[in-house]
Amino acid sequence: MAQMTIRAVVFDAYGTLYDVQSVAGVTDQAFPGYGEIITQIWRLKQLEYTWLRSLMDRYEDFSVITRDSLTYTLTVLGLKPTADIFDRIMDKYVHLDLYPDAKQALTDLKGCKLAILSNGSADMLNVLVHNTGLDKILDATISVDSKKIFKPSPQAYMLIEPNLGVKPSEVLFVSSNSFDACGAKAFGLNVAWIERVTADAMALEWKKNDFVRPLTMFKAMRMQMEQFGLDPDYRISGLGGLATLVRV
Ligand code: 2OP
Repeated sequence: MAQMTIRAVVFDAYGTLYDVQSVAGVTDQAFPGYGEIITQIWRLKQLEYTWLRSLMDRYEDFSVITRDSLTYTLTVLGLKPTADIFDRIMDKYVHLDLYPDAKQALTDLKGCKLAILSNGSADMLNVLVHNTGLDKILDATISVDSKKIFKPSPQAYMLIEPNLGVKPSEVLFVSSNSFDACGAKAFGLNVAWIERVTADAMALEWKKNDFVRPLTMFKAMRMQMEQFGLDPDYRISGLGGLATLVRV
């Protein structure tokens, strides 16, 4: 991409700074042997519910969606949690693991405004950001909740400019969720897609196993670039590559 002046770097939260796969420990502890399948169905359904509720004009915030999609998941698997176990699984959403390269990448970007723009509700995000120490690094944590619609609606990305005072042409939006990268591109932001699973690695994974693991299916459904003709400006393998792009 030609020279660009980037004044703000805005991150997606779940899947980009925070590893949604890190719920697998608690889901497997709750239901031994089911950790992987719970983790994948839960995340697939959670995102699906954001799109379906947006289309139905039946918005509920992301904490409700996260609960409902967990209920869906456990129900289809025939698992019956006690209220205590259900709450313990849910609690992991405010204690998700940061990707190992997240904190250093944010530190390296000092000089730019730094923010999260997420589907998460303000309550969920603020607790998560505080629990993981990012409140000391970020200038803003922006929730789509004020718009009552989820990404990839343009209304969600529209929240960046009034919150940060930075024009879309001077924002680098960072997401590993391909639907989100496309949504941000369609809106007119500069976009870096974190390609954690390359097409080659994906192809290899199909060959490696004689049965399809739920995680492999998830990688195919959510971690490959979409075919919308909305390619990101950058594809990088991890958050560590951002400082070079922005040249802070
Ligand atoms: C987020 O908005 C898309 O779940 C992702 O954080």
